[in-house]
Amino acid sequence: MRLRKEIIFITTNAHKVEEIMDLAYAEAEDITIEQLEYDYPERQLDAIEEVARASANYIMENMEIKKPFFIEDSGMFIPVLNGFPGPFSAFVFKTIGNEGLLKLMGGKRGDARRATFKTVVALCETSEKEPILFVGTVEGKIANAMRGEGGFGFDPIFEYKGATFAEMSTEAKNKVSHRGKAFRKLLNYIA
Ligand code: ITT
Repeated sequence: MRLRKEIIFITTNAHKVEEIMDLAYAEAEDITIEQLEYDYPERQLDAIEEVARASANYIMENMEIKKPFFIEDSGMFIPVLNGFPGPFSAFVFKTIGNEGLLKLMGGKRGDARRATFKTVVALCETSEKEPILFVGTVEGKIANAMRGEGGFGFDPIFEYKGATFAEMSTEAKNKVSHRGKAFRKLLNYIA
């Protein structure tokens, strides 16, 4: 009999949990993911790799978590806006939101609408070890208008091969998304 591995996902974002549980259920039958809803302070740094690493170290230093855990930090990067909103994605989503981003992209055509989503997962196995990072990215473009009812955050304006992420099922998004790719790397590492 194979032992089930338990791993804790620390986040306040229920949508991320839904996507990751869905993927683990479909692709990793001997791994159980548990959510710990904890709003750790997120440092404002220039790269999301550094944000994820700093958050993981903060949790290791300030909380006593007996099982392996991971956190993740994600962002959307628009080259024509010099990578904005990138590490400021959460703040930008809360302030100007999708409508504001669509306005900023007004008049941009073709290649100028390119965008990349990126997720950095930071895994902490024991308090003696540095966090291990797993990165996933997906290339798409900013749609001309919001479309779709699913997903969360920037999903209604992020278009991948003709459909926005908000128009895709969780399963279809997971197959190609930044989060799906980063999390699959974590699963391969654990396996
Ligand atoms: P944590 O508790 O895990 O930090 P959060 O909601 O603060 O949750 P992030 O800082 O990683 O998450 O995310 C930055 C923003 O990017 C977030 O507010 C979302 O609006 C957006 N975002 C992240 N992943 C996304 C995805 O898969 N699709 C659309 N938008 C996403």
